[in-house]
Amino acid sequence: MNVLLLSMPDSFEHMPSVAIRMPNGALASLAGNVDRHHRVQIADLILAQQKVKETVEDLVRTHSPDVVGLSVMTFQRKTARKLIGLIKSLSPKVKIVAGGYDPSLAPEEYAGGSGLVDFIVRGEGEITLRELIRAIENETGYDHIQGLSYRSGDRFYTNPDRAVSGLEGGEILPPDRGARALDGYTMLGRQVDVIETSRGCTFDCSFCSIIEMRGRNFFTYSFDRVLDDVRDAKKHGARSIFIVDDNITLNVKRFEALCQAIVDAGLNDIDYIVQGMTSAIANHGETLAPLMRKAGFRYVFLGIENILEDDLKFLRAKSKNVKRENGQSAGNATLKAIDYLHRNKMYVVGGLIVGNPGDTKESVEANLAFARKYVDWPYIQHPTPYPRTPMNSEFRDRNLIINENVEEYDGTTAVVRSEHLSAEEIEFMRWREDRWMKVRHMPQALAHDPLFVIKTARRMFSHTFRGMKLKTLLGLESEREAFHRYRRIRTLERRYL
Ligand code: B12
Ligand code: SF4
Repeated sequence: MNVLLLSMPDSFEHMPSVAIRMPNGALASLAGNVDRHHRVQIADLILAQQKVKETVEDLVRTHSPDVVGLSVMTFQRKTARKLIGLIKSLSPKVKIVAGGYDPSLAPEEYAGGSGLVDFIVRGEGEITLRELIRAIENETGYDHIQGLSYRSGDRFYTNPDRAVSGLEGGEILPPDRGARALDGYTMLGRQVDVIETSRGCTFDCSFCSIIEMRGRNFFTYSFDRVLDDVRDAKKHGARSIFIVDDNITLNVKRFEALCQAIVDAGLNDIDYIVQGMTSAIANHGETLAPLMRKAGFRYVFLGIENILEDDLKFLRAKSKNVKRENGQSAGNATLKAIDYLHRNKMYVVGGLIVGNPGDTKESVEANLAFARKYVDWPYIQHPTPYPRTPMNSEFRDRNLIINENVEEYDGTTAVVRSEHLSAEEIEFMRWREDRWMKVRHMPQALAHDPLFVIKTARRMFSHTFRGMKLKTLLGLESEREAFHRYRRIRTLERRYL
């Protein structure tokens, strides 16, 4: 059978597609796990953001898929529905499968109405999709496939959940990057790929979808498999690798050993990007940070979340940000973690969340001032009540959600207000500051990838400052007007087809 797997074209503010276009890790992993006699193609539509319709028409015409799978996050739901309509109009008999965070956590949105799909794969997808394709091919029915919801007649049936895979046993086969139909992946001019070394997390931050998605657990791939995966990414042209693990820093000893294994295998000629907890880096930075540097880590996304205790409590992110001294908790770990990373010549992508229920102008400003002073690339978001997260019910109970359009749930659109500030004010404060923080990182980017930065600098600036005009800079109109113009541009950008 012919299978086409698509990820959505929607991107968000801190990952401008002019400079950053990453593959979706799920698609290659799914492709690698379908029985080998099927013809699988995958297409990350972020690579065709300006011509989504034409690209999908072309893929459907040339590949003639029997099954199309879509990988969807919540803010991409509207695009996914339009794509489903387009695909069905091009090929009415094609079977549509939706998977990923949104279909898993809000399956009702796909089972009826305009988002009609034939199947929903909930949670981890490799084995479920493999069994589903077999069942379609052999016409054996679907009621035996765990983790699957399916349409039969005008009813939708929900099979029991599938337990998450232990990763050591080799049940999940390596990704198939050869199935990619499009090219153009980039991280500031270097071809980028993604790999996984583990799945899961044992924390329960209130904004994170991972716990509802797969429970609180942590499973790891063997180093042999991870290193082979890096080699495969490299063979396909990668010079930069994003390790997409939910929380690689849960097991610091293992992470240190992995850094050493990367060095020993001679795979430290790649720029690695990873996300981690401040506590792990602050408490183990003396040994961990130099090893990370040796292995080639360049950017570390730190889940700082907030610098104020009350906000951290609301976000349930206090324990992952605790510094320990002499076996005792000794305050917030953030500064120490940043110091270790900077001393070892790595850059901090600072993940902060502003606009929480108790936030005032002063508390938002305190976080922005912190970012200005300490982080290299701001990744400042607003609390976003994704389906079935604890944050969702808390904001709902407090009547603070002001926007139910999930296509705007992209992290940098404020869709909730605080007890003291309107959503617009919160977003305006963040928008006004974080553009200038991004500009500050340009010299480092220029030094690392001069040709790319020189070639795209104009487009990067005009993206970062869209909405601004010369008269804004000259003070002839207020920044608020430019902000409203930016919001209108942003609304238009969301129409991908
Ligand atoms: C790595 C990552 C990123 C990376 C890379 C994204 C990429 N191109 O793949 C970056 C940093 C760019 C990123 C950005 C964003 N991300 Co992100 N990201 C993650 C993270 C940490 C891991 C995702 C991953 O690759 N996992 C490995 C793969 C193999 O697993 P998987 O994606 O879950 O796929 C499995 C199943 O879901 C399923 N599946 C998935 N798709 C499909 C499709 C089909 C057909 C089938 C059958 C099955 C299936 O099978 C797969 C294999 O088992 C997650 C989770 C987390 N703990 O925080 C968040 C997460 C996915 N991101 C999220 C969000 C919101 C975003 C942003 C909007 C803002 C933000 N918070 O940073 C942006 C938007 C990205 C964009 N398009 O511009 C949310 C999604 C929430 C939701 N309900 O939609 C998550 C869950 C984090 C959270 N806040 O809870 N992200
Ligand atoms: S530590 Fe990270 S992955 Fe774990 S629950 Fe919190 S945000 Fe999610």
